[in-house]
Amino acid sequence: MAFRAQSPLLSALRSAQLARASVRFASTGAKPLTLKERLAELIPTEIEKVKQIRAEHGKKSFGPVLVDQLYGGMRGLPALIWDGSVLDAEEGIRFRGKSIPECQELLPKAPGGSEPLPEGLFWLLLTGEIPTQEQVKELSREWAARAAVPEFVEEILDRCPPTLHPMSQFSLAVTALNHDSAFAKAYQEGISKKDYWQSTFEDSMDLIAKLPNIAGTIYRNVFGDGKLPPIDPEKDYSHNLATLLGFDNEAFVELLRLYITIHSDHEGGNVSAHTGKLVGSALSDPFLAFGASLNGLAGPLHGLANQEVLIWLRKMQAKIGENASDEAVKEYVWSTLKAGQVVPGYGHAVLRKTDPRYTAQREFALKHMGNDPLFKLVAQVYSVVPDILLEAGKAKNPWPNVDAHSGVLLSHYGLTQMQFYTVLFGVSRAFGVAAQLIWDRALGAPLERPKSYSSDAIHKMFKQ
Ligand code: CMX
Repeated sequence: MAFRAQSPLLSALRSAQLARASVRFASTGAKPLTLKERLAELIPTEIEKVKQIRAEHGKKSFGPVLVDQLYGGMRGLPALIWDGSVLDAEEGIRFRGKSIPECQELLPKAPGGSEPLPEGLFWLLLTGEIPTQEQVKELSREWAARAAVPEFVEEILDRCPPTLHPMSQFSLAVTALNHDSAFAKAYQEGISKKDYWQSTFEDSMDLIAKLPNIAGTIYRNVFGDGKLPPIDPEKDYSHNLATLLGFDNEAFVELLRLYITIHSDHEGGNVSAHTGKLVGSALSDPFLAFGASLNGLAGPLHGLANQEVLIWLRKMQAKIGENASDEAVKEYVWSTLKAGQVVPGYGHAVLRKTDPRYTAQREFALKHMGNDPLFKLVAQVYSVVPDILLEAGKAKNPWPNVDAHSGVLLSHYGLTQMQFYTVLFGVSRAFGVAAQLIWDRALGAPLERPKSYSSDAIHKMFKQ
């Protein structure tokens, strides 16, 4: 068969494959590549790929934009590019093409552990590749080395009243880290656009590395004695986070590894991921961008739902007692709906099936805490709520999302302070937002500026 000329897009994709193969080659040498070195190898090929896609398909349409989408929170509007994770309405999230069970199987684990290390997930989000055990170990060490928080940020947290919500404290501290931003400094010094990604990478690594100390300080200031133990440079990220929160149970550490992995990213359009991308597009540094993400995550329709679920379950228990019948639970769910409130932890803007992040947590619970009364209630709620939401007829998705299950797992191990739950979601979401910011700066993503219309303009546009 004669050789056919390859389209420029095909040859760009082929070079991407070759670049991917080179990681294995490089990794067999004496010293494996660091994450930054590997990224530096991948970026030119990706830039070329995007150029080719735009040259070949740039003027093609995705279909019509409906007026309903302008009024309806832009549901389903194709508007963003992010390769790190993609959300399918029926199947749920895939990180660089890998489902949650595949990540659980393929990503490196701690010795004796069975849940994926979030270090590996970050590597996967950034490169599309599964790192070696040695590479994740290096990443754990690097984050431990960068973990210290500036004294003035600690002071800001120490001065917060314990009544200030942990998410507000979290956002304040993250925003204040911008004081030492490598990107902001390099920008002031006039770096070239093509180098933006490098200082964004440094800031992103610092951001992720410092979050356990920030979360630990908030937790201990609000709920404990304010004293933090040191980070252990030989332990992984989740182990150090657990220690800083005051937990030494290995099963809790395993839970954090799974928790961070599954909460890290949920494609580009959700409020926290999109906010980070949007703010980053103004070339605000990763601390400013992620601080903004956290403020979005702190809303009850997004990340705060994990707090709301536990509050709702506790109120239900107080009202109908423990070991209540299905009938009593159903009645309580109906009373929530009739009061004009949402059932927290249920429904989703994209998903139309049970969230696989819910399923992964349910499997963890079945393995580690099958007899926990609160887990049994969560399972009972799962057996009654979808039918009720279907019967009520409003929610497009009657199935549980990630937040319906996370609180009960944390509470089982003694982390019972639900106002803190969204902080752990925030620590996890930094992985996805940071990965996205690095790639946006590497690919030269422009300032975001969609067009808004007035209702009068819409009216005039379609008047017969
Ligand atoms: N309980 C009661 N009503 C619900 C509902 C729920 N769990 N989920 C959706 N609805 C209602 C909506 O409030 C909306 O009512 P109105 O028409 O009166 O405004 C109607 O059903 C249609 O909404 P939808 O198209 O199905 O859902 P949206 O895409 O607008 O919203 C979400 C998605 C997640 C905000 C919504 O399902 C919800 O409020 N769920 C409860 C809060 C929650 O669990 N949030 C966490 C989501 C995951 C995360 O981001 O962490």
